[in-house]
Amino acid sequence: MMRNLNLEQVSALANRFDIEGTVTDISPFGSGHINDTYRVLTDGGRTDGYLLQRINHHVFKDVPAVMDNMQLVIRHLKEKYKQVGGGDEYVEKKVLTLIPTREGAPYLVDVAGNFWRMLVLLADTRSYDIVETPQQAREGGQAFGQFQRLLSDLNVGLIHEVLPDFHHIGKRLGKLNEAIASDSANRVGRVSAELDAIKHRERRMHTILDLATSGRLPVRITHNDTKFNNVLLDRQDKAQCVIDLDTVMPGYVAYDFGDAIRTIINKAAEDEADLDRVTLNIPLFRAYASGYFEEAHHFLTQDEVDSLIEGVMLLPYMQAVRFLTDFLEGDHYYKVHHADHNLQRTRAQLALVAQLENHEAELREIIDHVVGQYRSAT
Ligand code: GN1
Ligand code: MG
Repeated sequence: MMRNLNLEQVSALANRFDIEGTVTDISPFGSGHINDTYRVLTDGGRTDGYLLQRINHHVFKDVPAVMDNMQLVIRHLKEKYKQVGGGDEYVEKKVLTLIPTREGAPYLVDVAGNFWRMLVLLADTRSYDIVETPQQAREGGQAFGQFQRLLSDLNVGLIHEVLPDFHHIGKRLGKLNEAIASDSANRVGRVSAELDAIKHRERRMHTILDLATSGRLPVRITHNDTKFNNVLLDRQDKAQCVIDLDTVMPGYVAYDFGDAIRTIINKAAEDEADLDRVTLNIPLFRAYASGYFEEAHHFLTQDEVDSLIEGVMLLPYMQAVRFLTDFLEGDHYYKVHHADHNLQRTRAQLALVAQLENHEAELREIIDHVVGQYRSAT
């Protein structure tokens, strides 16, 4: 856990970045589980202001590597949007812009050892924790597909693996088993139903790793946190910009597809307490797939297309494993808003896995149908 700072201290930090004018207002912003984000307003030219973020260095142990990845990806994407004729204003809408410190560094470290960075706040945009319309879902699919496509010619060897084995289900289950063995918060006795649900699905969840080990899935630059709220949409619900670049790493496309679907297809929230409300919105799945394949059908191999449904099953399962591990360890990783929050999240994600299993054949058909449409059209 990081110590809380008062707004005056945060405002002093904000003034150390190369902002226009000085800080007039500062307030907490967004719903991330890991970093702390503040909106900063100034009396300078940028009337919509900035975002100041404290990067959680207990999670991201090598912050310089995170910032290196971020700068590299931003530079590459901005170059791509320039090449298609975008002027400065357009490029600034499509790709995040980092504001350096007054000394020209990409981030600063405060006296307590916290890492801070600043970004331009994108005006007239919003993100959705729950998707409302197929148009929004389609735009999200296109945004993440385009993100992968535009990064497909950047050397993956240049990107640091800032959170090693982030989506490695074998390692995640290993961590869960360690948490069970030490039972440090004395909670294992309360979660036998959840552990059973995890145990009996374990085998299938290794499919992507098995395919990868046998060399059938290319390693690409992926986003790795493709929650739908990491796409900003504009007023017309057009995708504008992909955000939260901390976890950009080498990975498999099925992970990004699965994590996006996890947050789009669920009619309820990630932490829904009433499990009967965890049901699927299949038109949104179709719409996301359609937007995604529009961008991605050119470069995906058939093995990758076939692996996407495995990602759809795996990501909510892995999220349940991660929430449950944190619950058993006493809630150190994710911010929690009430007692048992991580357990509630675990249950909601397991309910989602069960729903997805019930509709697997239908989801598979949609993927094949949509990709087939694009492929026959070209
Ligand atoms: C965390 O903080 P946020 O919302 O960007 C987590 C993701 C999880 C997500 C679950 C670095 O993301 O992996 O999918 O919570 N990020 C990290 O909502 O662990
Ligand atoms: Mg994130």
